[in-house]
Amino acid sequence: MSLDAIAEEIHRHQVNAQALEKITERYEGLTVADAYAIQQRLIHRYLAAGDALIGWKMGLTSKAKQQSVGVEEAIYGHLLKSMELSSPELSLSGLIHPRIEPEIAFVFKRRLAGEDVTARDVWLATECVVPAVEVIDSRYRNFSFTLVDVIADNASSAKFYLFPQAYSPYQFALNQVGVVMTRNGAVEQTGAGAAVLGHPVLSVVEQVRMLSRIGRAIEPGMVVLTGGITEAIHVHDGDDISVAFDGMGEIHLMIHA
Ligand code: OOG
Ligand code: MG
Repeated sequence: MSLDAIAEEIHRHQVNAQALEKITERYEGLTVADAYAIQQRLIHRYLAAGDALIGWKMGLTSKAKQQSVGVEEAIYGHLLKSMELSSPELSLSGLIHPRIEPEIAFVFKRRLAGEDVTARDVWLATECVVPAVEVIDSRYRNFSFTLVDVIADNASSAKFYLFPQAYSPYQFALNQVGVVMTRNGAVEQTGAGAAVLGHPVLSVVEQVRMLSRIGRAIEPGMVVLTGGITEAIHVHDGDDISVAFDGMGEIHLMIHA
C-alpha cells in the first residue's frame, strides 16, 4: 500500500465521518517519517479542493494528554481555514466522536524558522496570544491509536475556536494561567498553562524546530495551537461547555446536533 493510498483512505474517513481501523494494524513497518508524509499528502487533498493552510498545532505536549492516549511524545499537525469556528457553536454533524480541550494560541507577525530558535525569538515574532478551544476527532475507532496512527491522521485535528479578545504576549504569565472546564455547570477538568511543556512558549519553540526539519516555518499571520492544557472531554448534543482562562476570559461553546 502506498503512502498516498493510505492518505486517501484517511481523507475519505474524515470527509465521511466514519471510524477507521488503525493503519499500524493493517500496514507493516510504517515509521514516524512515513506518518508525517501521509499527513502531508492528506493535507494536499484539502488544499487541492480549495482549503488554505492557516497555521500549525502541537499535540501531546502535556503529561495529562500523553497519559490519556498512551503516547509519550509531542506531535504536530496542520491547521486549515475550514477548521476554524467563527462563532462558539459546534455542530456534531460531520464528526465521529469529538472531544474538546483548552489551549493557548499564538498569532504571529513575523516568520519563525530554524532549529536554533529560542523563546526570545518567539516573543519577538508574536503579535498576540489568545485563549482557545480545540475540537479533536480521531478518525480511529474508539479514539485509540499509536504515535504513527495519530500523526498520519493530522494529529486528530477537527475544529478550533479562538476567543474574540487577544492579548499582548507580555500581559500574562502563560504558565500560571489557570483553566477550569465545565460541562452544564459541572467541573470536568482543571489545569494551568505550565502543563504545556512547562510553558506554552516552549511548545512554539518545539513547533518551529520540528518544522525546520522539513524545511517549513511559521509564516506571518499564522496561528499556532500550543496543545491541550488538560485531558480532552467528550461532548454530546445539548452540552454547554465553558472554559474559563483565569484573567483572560471565558469561552462558552454550545454543542448541537
Ligand atoms: C491527539 C491530538 C492531541 C493536543 O492538544 O494534545 C492534541 C489526540 O489526543 O487525539 O491536539
Ligand atoms: Mg490539541
